[in-house]
This record gives sequence, C-alpha cells and structure tokens, in this order.
Amino acid sequence: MTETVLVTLVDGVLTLTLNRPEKLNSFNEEMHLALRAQIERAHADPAVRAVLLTGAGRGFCAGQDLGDRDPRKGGPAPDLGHTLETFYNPTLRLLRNLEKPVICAVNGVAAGAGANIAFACDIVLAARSAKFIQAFSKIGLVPDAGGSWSLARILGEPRAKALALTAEPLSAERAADWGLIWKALDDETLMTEAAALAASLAAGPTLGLGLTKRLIQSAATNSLDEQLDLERDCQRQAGRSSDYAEGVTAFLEKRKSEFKGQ
Ligand code: T3D
Repeated sequence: MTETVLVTLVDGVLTLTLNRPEKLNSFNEEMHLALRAQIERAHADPAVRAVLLTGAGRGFCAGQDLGDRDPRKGGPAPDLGHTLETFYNPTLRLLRNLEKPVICAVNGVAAGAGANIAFACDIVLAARSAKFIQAFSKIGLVPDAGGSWSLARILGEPRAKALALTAEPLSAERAADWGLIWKALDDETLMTEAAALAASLAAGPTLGLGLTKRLIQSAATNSLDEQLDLERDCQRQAGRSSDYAEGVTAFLEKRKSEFKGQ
C-alpha cells in the first residue's frame, strides 16, 4: 500500500511529504494519523532537530478529502466538530507546541485546512506558482485548522475576512508581502532552499531555537511584564545549555560552532 506520508530523517531533518498527489494531498484518516504520528515522533526523538513539511506532486494539500464526506452516500450528516477535535486540532497543537523549527515548503496549491496547516508552521516558503485558498466558504464551512486565528492575527480583520468570505486565491507573492509566509521562491529552487534552511536549523542550538519559538508565540497574549519574565526564564535555561557554551567558545576561538542540540 502507498504511504500517505513519506518520511526521511537525514542529519536531524525529519522531512514529511504528504503523499496523495492524485487528490492534491487532501486528508483522509490514514494521512491524518500518519502525519500526527510523525509530529509526535519529532517531539520525542532527540535525533529530530527540525521538521520539513511539503507535498508530493503539483499540490501541497487541498484540505479535507471531500470524497470522504459525500452526502450522496447517505447516512446522517457527519459531526465535523468531532472530526476537527479528533484529527485536525491535535495536529495543529502538536505543530505549534513542538519546540523545534518546523519549515513548510508549499510546493503548489494549499486549500482549506491545507493552507492553515502551512500557516501553523514556523517558517513558510512557497513556490511562486503556489496559491493559498480559504476554500471553506465555497462548501458552506468555516475556516478551521487554526485559520480563523492565524489569519486574523497576522493579517488583521479586513484581509482575513475578505480571504475567508470570498475564498479568493492568494498568490505566494502576495502572501509574502502580507507577512503570512516568509518567502515566495522560484518553483525550481523551492525544495533546494527549503532543504538548506532545514539543514541549517537542524545544525543549530535546538534548545535555544525551541525556547525562541515559545517566546515569540507567547508574545501576543502576554503583557510586557509577563514576556520579560518569560525571557528571563528562557534565557536562564538557554544559558545552562552546552550549545551556549559551545557558541561562546567558538566565537572566542574564531571558528564555526558545532552545536549538539543540547
Ligand atoms: O470534514 C471535516 O473533517 C472538516 C474539516 C474540513 C477541512 C477542510 O479542509 S474543508 C475544505 C476542503 N477543501 C476544499 O474545499 C478544496 C477542494 N479543492 C479545490 O477547490 C480544487 O481542487 C483546488 C482549488 C484545490 C485545486 O484546483 P485544480 O483545478 O488545480 O485541481 P482539481 O482538478 O480541482 O483537483 C485535482 C484532483 O484532485 C481532482 O481529482 P480528479 O478529478 O483528477 O480525479 C480533484 O477532485 C482532487 N481533489 C482536489 N481537492 C480535493 C480533491 N479530492 C478530494 N478532496 C479534495 N479536497
């Protein structure tokens, strides 16, 4: 049977490739479970020092597989609150709470939950040909997979509402201009640049990078006083790491740091 998520772990980079290209990598239950299992692994396995998420074929991810929601097959209406709680929400929480960098290489169209999973990653690179679509309103649904949260926070209400209400495709260039993603890159260079970025972060001071992620994510809800306290606590922890000692030693010895991720 074909794997719904292709997995490699090389030099600390766990590369996860959504792999249902004939359905633009839309989510069925198997792909949900496979992706979640790998993000859980990333939490637990010290050999994983960065995650790179991408899609196989011409799309990144078209959200939920609508073939699995076909009303013509009969039966009661599905409880989509239950499917969010069971499948999407745990993955979103795992991605946000993973204290290791998560890079997303959006290789093609990202629609519905597929777009919003990308926005939950730490650094999003997209091929210039890629588009982000809040497809939900086209089928009578509301934004999910954290989209109502990330769009409103990053873009503000006017742009978030327009994207969600119209389902108008957003180009990679504009997503970068609006601060929704990090960079739009030429299609041919996307994967090389994403892999190089992931490799460089995987060779970094993993504890410090994870604490940095925690700090940035806490800023929106913390007061300045709370944030200063959190910076103090995180810096205390980072300052006790062997990677910090290595970073300072390497600077003083005028050589490149060799971080171990501890
Ligand atoms: O249900 C729950 O658990 C609640 C959670 C919901 C989360 C969500 O994500 S809801 C939103 C679901 N997604 C969509 O509504 C997007 C549907 N897809 C599209 O609108 C278009 O496919 C795209 C705009 C993404 C891309 O358009 P295009 O023209 O480049 O490709 P295409 O021809 O439409 O799609 C190519 C194939 O992928 C096609 O199959 P075929 O005809 O070649 O056999 C198409 O049916 C299939 N495909 C694309 N998206 C989905 C899909 N099959 C199943 N589910 C999909 N979401």
